[in-house]
Amino acid sequence: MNPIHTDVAIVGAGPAGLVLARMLQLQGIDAIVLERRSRDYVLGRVRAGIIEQPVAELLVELGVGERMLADRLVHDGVQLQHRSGDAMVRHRVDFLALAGKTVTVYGQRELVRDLIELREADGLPLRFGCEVTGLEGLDDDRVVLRCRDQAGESTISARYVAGVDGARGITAQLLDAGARQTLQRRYPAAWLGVLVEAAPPSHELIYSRHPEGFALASMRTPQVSRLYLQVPAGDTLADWSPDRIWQHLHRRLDLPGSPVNEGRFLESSITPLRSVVHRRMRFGRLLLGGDAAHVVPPSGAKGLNLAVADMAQLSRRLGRAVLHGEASALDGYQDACLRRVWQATHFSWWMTDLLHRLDEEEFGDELRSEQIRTLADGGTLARWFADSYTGLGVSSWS
Ligand code: RFL
Ligand code: PHB
Repeated sequence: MNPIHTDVAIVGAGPAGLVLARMLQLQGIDAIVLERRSRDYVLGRVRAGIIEQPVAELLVELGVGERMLADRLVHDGVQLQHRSGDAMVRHRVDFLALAGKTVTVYGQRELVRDLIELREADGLPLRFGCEVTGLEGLDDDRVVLRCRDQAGESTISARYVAGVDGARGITAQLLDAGARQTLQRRYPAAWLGVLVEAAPPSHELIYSRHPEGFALASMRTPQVSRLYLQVPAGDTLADWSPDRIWQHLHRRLDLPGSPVNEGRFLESSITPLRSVVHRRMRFGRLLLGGDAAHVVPPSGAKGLNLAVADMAQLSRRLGRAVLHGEASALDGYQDACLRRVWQATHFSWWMTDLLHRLDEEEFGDELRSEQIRTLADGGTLARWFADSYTGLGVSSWS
């Protein structure tokens, strides 16, 4: 096979890699996307559901919003539930009134499908089942990527490499841990998530703080619920029979007149809660982004949104470097991203702490209940919450 040369090799066909590929295409920059999993696997993965308003607007600007605009649910508020005295109570936070913004409910799986189908229709390079196993020459004129697929080993050379291969990818692992300047926090809890063929209990998301642990009722469509339970870190799906899952969902989420609806499980998974930030995101010609550069606990619904915001920064800077020979444009990439990374990391940490049961301390319980009441009052804290949840502005991508 002839060696392939490209301007930008993109490692990973998650939302970050696929959005970057689209942004580069619109700027007229050559790129190839390399994905170790099969096409079916990537299209089957259930993950995020909430897209911030500025990110949804960006996707429309990129020409990938058609199906999203037709099928999405727009939410202009959210429900927070907690125990007050002997009863569970629910408060609404009105995003539109407090921040003038909404969020889009549209599955990551659907967004990834839209991006893949568009790239394939445009006949642009996207290889599934192709695992990147090594990178050489990060400080030279070109980087050589070693790849492995069904046909065997091959190499690709690129002027720049986007390391957007997720939290368990290889690009960050190839670097010395010290060089990445990594900070992290692990929580003693995980999320058990189920996708259920049944209507959600409310037309809005319900985030519930309960003495037995956090629960969340989200959705994908008016007929499909996405429900989550806090479980101890280390639990596996074998520890949670369907009966036990339903008992806990009912106990933690039901209010009179608003029960969780039971239905067939379409998917189930367990995700540990953790925060990771690699404070260094650039290594010569390798630029990290998305989950490969930082992981947030899902409590704040920020991971996908942050990945897209990184890509806007990267796309504009790659444009200047590749099209105008201004390699120095990439110097500012990491600093431009890190402010937002820490804001999202803070918001996700704050949501996780507010809503989960992470210790047995009654003192902390009272403090958190008081914060939820303060949010319900609609003052400054509620405005900050609504503004942060619905999303900060995204920088220009070209
Ligand atoms: P991804 O999606 O993990 O994609 C990385 C891709 O790289 C591939 N790969 C490789 N390819 C080639 N060679 C190698 N050596 C490779 N190593 C890995 C992988 O197969 C994969 O296809 O990372 P990306 O693009 O940075 O996107 C990040 C998002 O997927 C993630 O942040 C969100 O899913 C997080 N998240 C949420 N984010 C939101 O904004 N809103 C939400 O509501 C939300 N809910 C969630 C979530 C994540 C969850 N889990 C399962 C972690 C809910 C959950 C439960
Ligand atoms: C989801 O619908 O999957 C979802 C919603 C809100 C979150 C996390 C995940 O905070």
